[in-house]
Amino acid sequence: MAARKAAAVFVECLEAEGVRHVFGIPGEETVDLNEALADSSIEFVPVRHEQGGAYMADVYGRLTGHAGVCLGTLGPGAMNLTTAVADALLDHAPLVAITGQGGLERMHKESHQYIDVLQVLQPITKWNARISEPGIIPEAVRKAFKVAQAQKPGPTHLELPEDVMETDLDAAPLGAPGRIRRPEPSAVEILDAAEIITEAEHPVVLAGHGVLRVGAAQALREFSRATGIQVAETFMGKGAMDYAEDGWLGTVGVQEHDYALAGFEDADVVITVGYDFVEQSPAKWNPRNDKRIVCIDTVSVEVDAHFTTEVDLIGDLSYILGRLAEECGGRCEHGGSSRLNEIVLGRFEAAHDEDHFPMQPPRALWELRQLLGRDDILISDVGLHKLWIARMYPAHEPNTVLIANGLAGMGFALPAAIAAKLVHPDRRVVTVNGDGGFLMNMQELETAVRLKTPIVNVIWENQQYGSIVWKQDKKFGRHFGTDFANPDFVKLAESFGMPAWRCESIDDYPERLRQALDLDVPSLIVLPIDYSLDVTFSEELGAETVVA
Ligand SMILES: Cc1ncc(C[n+]2csc(CCOP(=O)(O)OP(=O)(O)O)c2C)c(N)n1
Repeated sequence: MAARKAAAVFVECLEAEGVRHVFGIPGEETVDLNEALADSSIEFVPVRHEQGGAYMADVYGRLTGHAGVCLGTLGPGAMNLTTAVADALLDHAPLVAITGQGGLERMHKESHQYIDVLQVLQPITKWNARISEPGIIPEAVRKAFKVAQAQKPGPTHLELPEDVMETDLDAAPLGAPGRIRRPEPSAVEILDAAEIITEAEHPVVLAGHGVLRVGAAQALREFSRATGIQVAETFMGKGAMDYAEDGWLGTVGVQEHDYALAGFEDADVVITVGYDFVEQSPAKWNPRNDKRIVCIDTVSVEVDAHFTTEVDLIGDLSYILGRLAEECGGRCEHGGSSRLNEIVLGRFEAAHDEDHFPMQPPRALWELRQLLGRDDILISDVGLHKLWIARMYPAHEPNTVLIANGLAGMGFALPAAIAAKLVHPDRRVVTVNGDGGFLMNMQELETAVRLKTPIVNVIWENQQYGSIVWKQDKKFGRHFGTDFANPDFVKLAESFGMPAWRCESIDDYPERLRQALDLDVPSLIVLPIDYSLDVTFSEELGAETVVA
């Protein structure tokens, strides 16, 4: 094969990995790379802040299982990637971050825009490396994708010094990546677990994001039907079960008391499936450390004093759940309590009769649920609205409610929605944001308009960092440093060239939503919100909130 620039070979390697989009901002040090991208099958998506591009790559990876790719230049561009790269780490999304760099000859000394990006990104990636010489490109790219996509997925990073990328190279991508076959636990381990489960008097399942990551929701539903054992979900596990099914105990984790209301207090055996501690510590549902735990996951899990497992079933989740259904079906007692669901869904269903304006969260979510189909996607930003969505918005299918609950960084929703719409152009995508978080990445409205991604952005406006106000008021009886003024969001959105409305009455909201969902361009709706209704509905659900 003829020698090409190393940058061209690098892009061929990306193509060989199946990359379809690179989200980012070029720099002077990445011009060879961008030139090669221009001649490739890959769409380079210019964004307006590297954080936005990295969130797009993060959610692209989260929804497809194939690493999303983001690009920043050296120094400032690379620094701007960090928050969303950290999000991909804690939320286990496969992502490959690419950063430019100055030439190798100036990395040992103070020089323009030089930051040791490898060291900065090292603790927030699963693996990273500098392309220190062109010949390693095929291996380094293969490794970046392989490590990012391996369980549990996460971000990797490659640094491209400009002098290396402009040299000539005669090389080709490594052969197509082989399929990863997940291991199966031994028959003895399956039978041990089956014995614990069939001996249990009140078994329950706690399902996490891992179920969605490996497409095991169907197997989980079949396990629940075969055994009668009911399932509670974490925020990021939403949709593992269809809420309309009998086996669903609800979404737990807004407050400690959720677990008691879902039947965990009385449970003698807890079966965790794809459960990541980053979302919620096991101490919250196993405070006395007296549960027998069967852990089902793709890799050996983290250690925690409140997570002493009796059997770890490590491997392919669908296979394991299928085998357990065979061994345990028809021989299990039923645990779990419908109390949490009765209260939360009862409140949700009653919301359509509420006529407060500014609107209260249950009605705002109820209207949305009526208008979105079972496969349409709701993306939450981070704040009090996230707790309401986690608590109350019922999901039918996996990956239809996206919540960033690992790093939980504000500003996630808008770039996430752009990526979700690129992955699923046939589904409707709505974001719900606080007025604080929305301004953190609102520059990506321009990207959405340019790409013509018809996403609907709803801002719950209260001129406050709501969840911090709430926490301060509870703890100190007052709040401080949390109030602000907003721009006119409607004019702001219109200046980006997109339709926008402010709801002035209770009936405005469903009408505007309907109108926005029918458009083929992005839009924005401002909904004045009244957060005086406590997300814990104190009397019924009680106790303190544990997740912010
Ligand atoms: C980038 C980032 N900065 C700060 C925080 C801490 N934080 C969590 S929620 C929140 C307030 C969110 O306010 P807003 O976006 O208006 O949403 P609301 O709570 O009012 O629904 C803050 C400051 C965070 N999670 N992420």
